[in-house]
This record gives sequence, structure tokens and C-alpha cells, in this order.
Amino acid sequence: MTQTFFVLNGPNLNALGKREPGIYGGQTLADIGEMCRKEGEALGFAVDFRQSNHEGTLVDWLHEAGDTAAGVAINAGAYTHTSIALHDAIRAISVPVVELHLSNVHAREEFRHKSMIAPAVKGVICGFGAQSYILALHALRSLTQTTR
Ligand code: DHK
Repeated sequence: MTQTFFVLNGPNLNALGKREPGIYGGQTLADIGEMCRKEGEALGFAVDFRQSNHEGTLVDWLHEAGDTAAGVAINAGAYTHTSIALHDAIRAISVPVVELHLSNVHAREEFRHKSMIAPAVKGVICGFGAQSYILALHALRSLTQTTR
């Protein structure tokens, strides 16, 4: 059966393309979603790509992923730095979760250096622009590939 990976996007990522393009790049979220779906097609997995500005919706989607998906790549936007609820939701599911960021958060303001979700995820990818999403999908693929 085809694996599905959820790609979850948090607040303000719906504004990609016009939001600080020097930091986040010129691609829209729809462009990135299309890139992810094409990568899935090429490599044999499905991508369910979503965005919400609401913390509770992201919590609901993590729970849904725990029941129906093979793994999750999440760019939680600013909730990365604040959300115990997302930390707990990630710990509450047993599928692998990869945290990702377009920008190198460690080269930016100090408040972005701390991730509340990092201790709960398998690993973190940041700083590669839209390519961070593709790298996160590759990470999920290798985490979920069976050797038998
Ligand atoms: C996106 C955001 O919206 C910020 O709040 C994070 C992240 C960084 C990114 O680089 O994708 O601090």
C-alpha cells in the first residue's frame, strides 16, 4: 500500500512568496506543495500537504497523522518556538515526525534558536529554503523504509 506523509505548515506560511522573500524565498506555499507531491510521485509515496494559522488545528492534524499517515514533516512556523501543545501532540503519536524550516533559524534572532518541538521529533532540517521540505520527505522515507 502507498505510504502517505503529512506535510504540515503553521502560521504565516500561507504568505510565502510575498512574505520577506529575502529570508523565506520567492516560492509560494502552493509551489512548495506541488514540489512535494511531485517528489512523492517520483519516489512512490503520497503527500498530504496542509497549512493552518491555528495551533489547535495543527494538534488535530498531528493526531490524525498518528492514525492514518506513515510520518509527518512539520514546519510549525512561530509555534516552533512557543508550543508545548505541539510538543505534546508529537509525543502522543508513534509515527516519525521531522521538524523543518526554510531559513537557518540558528543564524537569526535569538528567540528562534529555541525549538519547543525539537526534543519530541526524530530530527531537524533547516536553512535549505524550499529544499528543506524535500530533504524532510527523504528523511521520512528512509526512517520508514523496511529492510525486509
Ligand atoms: C518559519 C517561520 O514562520 C518562523 O516563525 C520560524 C520558519 C522559521 C522557517 O524558516 O521556515 O522562526
